[in-house]
Amino acid sequence: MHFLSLQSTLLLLTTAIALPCVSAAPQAVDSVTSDSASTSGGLLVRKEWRKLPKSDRLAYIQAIKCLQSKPGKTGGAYDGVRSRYDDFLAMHIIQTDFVHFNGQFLAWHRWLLQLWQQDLKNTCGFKGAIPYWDFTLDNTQAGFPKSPVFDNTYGFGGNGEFIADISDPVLFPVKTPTIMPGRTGGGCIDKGPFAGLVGNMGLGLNTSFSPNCVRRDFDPLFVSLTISPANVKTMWNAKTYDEFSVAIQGRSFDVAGLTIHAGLHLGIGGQVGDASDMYSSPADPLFYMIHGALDWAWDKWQRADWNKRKNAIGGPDVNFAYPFNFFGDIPYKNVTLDTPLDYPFFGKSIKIRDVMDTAALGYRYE
Ligand SMILES: *[C@@H]1O[C@H](CO)[C@@H](O)[C@H](O)[C@H]1NC(C)=O
Ligand SMILES: *[C@@H]1O[C@H](CO)[C@@H](O)[C@H](O)[C@H]1NC(C)=O
Ligand SMILES: [Cu+2]
Repeated sequence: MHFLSLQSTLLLLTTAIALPCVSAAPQAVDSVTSDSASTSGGLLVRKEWRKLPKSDRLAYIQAIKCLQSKPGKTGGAYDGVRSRYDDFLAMHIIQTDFVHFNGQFLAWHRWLLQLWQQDLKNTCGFKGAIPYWDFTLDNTQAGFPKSPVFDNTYGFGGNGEFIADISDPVLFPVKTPTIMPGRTGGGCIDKGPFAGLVGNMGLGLNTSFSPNCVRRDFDPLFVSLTISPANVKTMWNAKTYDEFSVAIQGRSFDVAGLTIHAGLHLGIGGQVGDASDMYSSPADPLFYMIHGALDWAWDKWQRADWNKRKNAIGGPDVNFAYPFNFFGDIPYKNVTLDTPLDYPFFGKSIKIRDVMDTAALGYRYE
């Protein structure tokens, strides 16, 4: 990964500027659905995975597989796109350096999930709301791999086979920079609905066609250390948005400083799995469970003191600036409600203020 490569950032800027954007105003998800169980007061209700009826879990997984079977709509802009699913992967790869370890992080991903939910409906007829994941139910070393989220029938499948030696640079071209304390996998997804899944781009900042099996490398010890009861408590007890954002995104890049967001990504992706890659993690459909989990947490935190938190935002406008200055201080400004969020090929830019209220976007969490 090129976390700090100025060269890749410059290259990315040039690319982003050159991309024509399809224009479409941000809009609330159409809340009219025939599935009455998933709406309430006109809002789509996002439910926790294990509270969803099994038929709804299967319907969500089938809708994702449907997206993987439909043609992309980004008009050949990215060499690696082979499906509508890949359009989302390419957009995340291209936008990564602008939307992580900064103030845009939660807001950008909130709207990404909206686009995802809309597309599951428009392209694949998915009825209802996307689910979320209450990670506080699965944050122990013994419990994590047994989460219903990883069920082979009513879930996304689990860990890859354990591969002790991950030194082969061809098989494992990219490794997450954090030294993982207890990796247990490394193999390709070989069970469940996504067995044999191929990622068409990545790993890393690259949208060229490079088909590779999607790997999982669970690290349940890491999950227990980073999504610890203490870190969960710090998150819920955060007084300001900045405190909350640090509680989610972390205080450094080592195990001691990493928290919820990394806990989920690296807990699944370990040292060599796709979920650990900052750029191409959406190659693994669990990406959308991870970010559903974080969006649920943000909304829950906001609603615990709504008047104060409905407009609470902060953090640097560039990645890895204070308080995420893990690699040294760099110039930044704090984001505001007017800071733009970009989704090339998925509609025009929106502003952070457009996504502060889930109800205004047409959904709520149960
Ligand atoms: C991007 O991926 C392609 C295909 O794997 C590879 O040939 C190319 O060298 C990569 N580009 C960079 C900048 O790493
Ligand atoms: C950004 O906001 C934080 C928290 O309020 C503050 O400590 C910091 O000085 C601000 N930075 C800038 C560049 O304004
Ligand atoms: Cu992301």
